[in-house]
Amino acid sequence: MGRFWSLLFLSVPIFGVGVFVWAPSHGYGLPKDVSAHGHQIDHLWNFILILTGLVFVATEVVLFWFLWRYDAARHADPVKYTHGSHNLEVIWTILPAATLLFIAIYQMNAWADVKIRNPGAEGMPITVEVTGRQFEWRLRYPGKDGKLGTPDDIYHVNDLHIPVNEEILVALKSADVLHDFFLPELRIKQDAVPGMQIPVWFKATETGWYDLVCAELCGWGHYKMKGRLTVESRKDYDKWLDDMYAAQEATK
Ligand SMILES: [Cu+2]
Repeated sequence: MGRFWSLLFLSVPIFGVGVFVWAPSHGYGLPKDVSAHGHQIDHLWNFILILTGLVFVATEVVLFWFLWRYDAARHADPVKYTHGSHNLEVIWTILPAATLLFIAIYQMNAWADVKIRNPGAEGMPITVEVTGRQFEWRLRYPGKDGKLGTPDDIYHVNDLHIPVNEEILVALKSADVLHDFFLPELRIKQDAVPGMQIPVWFKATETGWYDLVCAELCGWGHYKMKGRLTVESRKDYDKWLDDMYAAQEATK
């Protein structure tokens, strides 16, 4: 019976690795990346996935081997206790610490590109202000004068439009609780925090319709807090803005 359990434990890494190999080709992997910086995020994601995957498989195989080798039914010798190994303790403390330190340094440039090198600090105007609210995304575009907070601002909900191949600067806010502005295809995920205006920047490289969802459990209606991102040519984008403005100004 003991050997049955050891085989059961061995099935965990086999199924685990099998699912990871099978999933991406069946639409369960990362969605298609349509952003300028996404390859950096995907590279780190895959790198960490492989690293943790190797540790997972090694741990499971060792677990299996001990279960198999020391099956009580075939191994009648009594257990011997030891006080552990100082050398082993040092090795399995230093190895993970060094690995974590390596990842921390290795990812610094990607982190800086996505979270620190804010183009707004160099004077880039805000493309759109996005405010998370239970349970929708409120959008405010600056209008023709390029400034937010003026009479020609354009208001919209859940339907975010941006031009393709241009740097976009979003001012992210929350009107109530924590939300999370998540554009999976653009590898953008940023918490919206009440009382803060957080800059988010990215560049979309392909036109199309993509998801805009909330990735922070923010209340009973969290599931329906989904919007849509439309990436379009500069011409279509300008026309959309003009149409929105005209509709907003119409008196009837
Ligand atoms: Cu939310």
